[in-house]
Amino acid sequence: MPQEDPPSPPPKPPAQPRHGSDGAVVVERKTARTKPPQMFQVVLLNDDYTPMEFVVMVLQHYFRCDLETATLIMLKIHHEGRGVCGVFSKDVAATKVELVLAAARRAGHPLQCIMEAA
Ligand code: TYC
Repeated sequence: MPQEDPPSPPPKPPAQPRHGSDGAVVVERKTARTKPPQMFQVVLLNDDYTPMEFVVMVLQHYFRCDLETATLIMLKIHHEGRGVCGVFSKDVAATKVELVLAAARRAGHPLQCIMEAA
C-alpha cells in the first residue's frame, strides 16, 4: 500500500502585536490560508492480455463511467498505452487502485493500475 505522508505541522499562531516607535500597538493581520489537498489521478496501463470487456467493466464499476465513455477510455489506453480514469483525493485514489488490482487478479488478468500526483 502507498505510504502516508507524515502529518503536516500545526498552523502557526497569529503574529503577536508589536509596538511602533510612538508606542502605538501595530497589529499585523496575516490571512490564514489552507492549501487545497493534493489530488491524484488513477491511471490504467495497457497490456496485451486483459480483455477489452474487462477494462470497460472496471471503468464502469469503479469509475462510474457510462458505457460510451468507458469504451472511449479503454480504446485510448489500448492505442496510447495509458489513460486517466479519474482524479481523486489521495485516500480515494489509493483505494480505487487496490480495488481494481484485486478485481483484476481475481479474474486472472495482468491489468496494471497506478496513481500519480495530478
Ligand atoms: N490491449 C488489450 C487487448 O488488446 C486491451 C486493454 C485495454 C488492456 C486497456 C488493458 O488497460 C487496458 N486485449
